Amino acid sequence: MSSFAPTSSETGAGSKDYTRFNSADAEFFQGISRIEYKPDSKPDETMCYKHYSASQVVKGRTMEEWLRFSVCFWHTFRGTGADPFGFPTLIRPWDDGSNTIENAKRRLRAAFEFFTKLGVKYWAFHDRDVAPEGATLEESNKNLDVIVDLAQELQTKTGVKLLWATCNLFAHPRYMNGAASNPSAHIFAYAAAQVKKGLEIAKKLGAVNFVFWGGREGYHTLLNTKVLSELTHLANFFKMAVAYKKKIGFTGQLLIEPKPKEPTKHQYDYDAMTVIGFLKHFGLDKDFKINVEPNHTTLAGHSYEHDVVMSSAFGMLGSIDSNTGSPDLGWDTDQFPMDIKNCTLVMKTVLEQGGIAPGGLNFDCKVRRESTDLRDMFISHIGAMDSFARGLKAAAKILEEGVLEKYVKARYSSYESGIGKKIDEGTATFEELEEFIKKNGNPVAESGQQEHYESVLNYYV
Ligand code: XUL
Ligand code: CO
Repeated sequence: MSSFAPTSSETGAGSKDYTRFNSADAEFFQGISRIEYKPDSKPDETMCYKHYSASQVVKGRTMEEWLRFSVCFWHTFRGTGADPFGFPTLIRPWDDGSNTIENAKRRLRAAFEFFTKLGVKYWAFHDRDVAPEGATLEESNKNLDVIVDLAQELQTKTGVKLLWATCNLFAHPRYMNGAASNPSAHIFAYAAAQVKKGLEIAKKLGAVNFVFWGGREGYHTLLNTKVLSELTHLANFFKMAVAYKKKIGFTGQLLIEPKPKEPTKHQYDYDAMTVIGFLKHFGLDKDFKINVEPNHTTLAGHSYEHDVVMSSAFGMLGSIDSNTGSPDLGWDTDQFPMDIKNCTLVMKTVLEQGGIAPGGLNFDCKVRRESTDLRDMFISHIGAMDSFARGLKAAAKILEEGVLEKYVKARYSSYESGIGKKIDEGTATFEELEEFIKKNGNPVAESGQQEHYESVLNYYV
């Protein structure tokens, strides 16, 4: 990519007056006011909510309480649209492309205006998205302190809260062989020092969660890798995070975000069940939950809702990076979720487990490279929020009417009494089961009725 590095005239940077955005009362999204709920709006009116009404009550709680939407800073305010073949296309009028504190402050102010106009109550960021990385750890921490002070001021002013913070332990070249699973103890130590600071700023900003995404915790070849050492170091890293969290009194939920691959060929946090197994093996399952990203779930070869359902079943669903991939592609496209059926299946699980708090639905999504208008930033979030609002309403109806549930209950009814109950409770023996067969003869296999279930679901979506 470096040989294709764009010039400032190609990115549009450097040629405009950015200082007009420096004042505390600068307006970044001129001509766009607070997004309203207009259920009767026309099909092409995409700058309003047709389904998401924050205060509307569904199954005893407001939509806002169930959905807990969050905007992610990295895609929406640091995404440039650059790809391995092309220059940035998303040129924001306040962003001069520089790595300065002044530019970082403008981006942050723009972000809080965006959250407020959209009407979203949470945001999420990586340490290195919000503040420039310095030449040393001390310099990076100093930069963070300046930006975190401004973030605190903007949170107080707007009432927007921090869903989660995380540390970028994958972009800097030092992390090319991993962070907490790095073969170098020196690099492990750097990552630990970075997360120490990350937890401190999360506490300061009142984050309700803290995420670990191990993008480079894994291997490219087993030939040079001691997998058990790396996994043990990763677990020890998490143990230190738990200890430090407790020491400083940070009360946010710690979360691990699974992903099977990309950028690394194999990532240890492959999917929800792999992470749950890892946490239980190393005795960390009481201190962590899972942040499921459906695009990662589909990359792992599962259906969209699989990891949401699996982590919830084990009481480990902590939060959701609600995005989607393109099923016809094999990589992480981080698209806005617009498929009502997928949203319904996710919200069905969220309703069944009684909510997602302190987690939320974080839009780890980016507008397409070709969606270059400032309005596209709004339209994308609005479209996804409306999709989830529809998913919530459909899921609530599915649960209220109980039709699917009735069929599932009947399907497993043989475990409710007799020998089935003993199997379910773990008290049956092989000898008893052999006796049961001798007495009751050959069993009859019953239809799984997949198409029947799919037709029932379609009725609600
Ligand atoms: C990468 C990804 C990350 C994490 C936070 O695929 O999802 O943005 O959510 O590091
Ligand atoms: Co994510």
